[in-house]
Amino acid sequence: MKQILILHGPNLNLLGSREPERYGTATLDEVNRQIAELAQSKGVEVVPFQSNSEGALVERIQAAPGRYDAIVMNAAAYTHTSIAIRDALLAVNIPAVEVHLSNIYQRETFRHTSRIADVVIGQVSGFGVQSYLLGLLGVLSHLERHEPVPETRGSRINTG
Ligand code: CA2
Repeated sequence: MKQILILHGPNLNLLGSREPERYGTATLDEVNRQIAELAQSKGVEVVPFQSNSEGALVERIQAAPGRYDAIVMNAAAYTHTSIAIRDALLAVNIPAVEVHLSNIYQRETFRHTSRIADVVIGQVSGFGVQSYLLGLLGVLSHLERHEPVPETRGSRINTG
């Protein structure tokens, strides 16, 4: 079964408790539940992890090869600042999708820059909790299209 790592960056543990007009009313547990439900319906497993620490997120990314097939990440504020997270994503070479609850391009100009946008396979921004779900669907579709073709044995037709 495919394993997908879901990474939530700093302050996302506060979801549901503050700024509901911007980030919605769902708590992080509820967000994770919705992601897990979709994952189950698609026959894949998701493992969520939230941290306020850049280093902890980097360590999870570094530990991903061999354990996870893909990453869906809301790097939150680190999106706009973290060369360390960018370098970690580049180093592991696992398909990743960047997601944001809000539309970062409708907000302050410092949020218009993502340090990871060009090293992920795609970005989903502005759909609230749906951004995670769309990100998961996107990465699963990518995995299906990039599945290594199993070697065919004994099927070669000898034309003489
Ligand atoms: O829209 C997003 O998902 C963001 O990644 C959220 C980050 C922000 O820095 C990015 O520019 C866009 C902030 C996450 C903070 O989450 C909170 C949740 C509830 C209450 C306060 C903060």
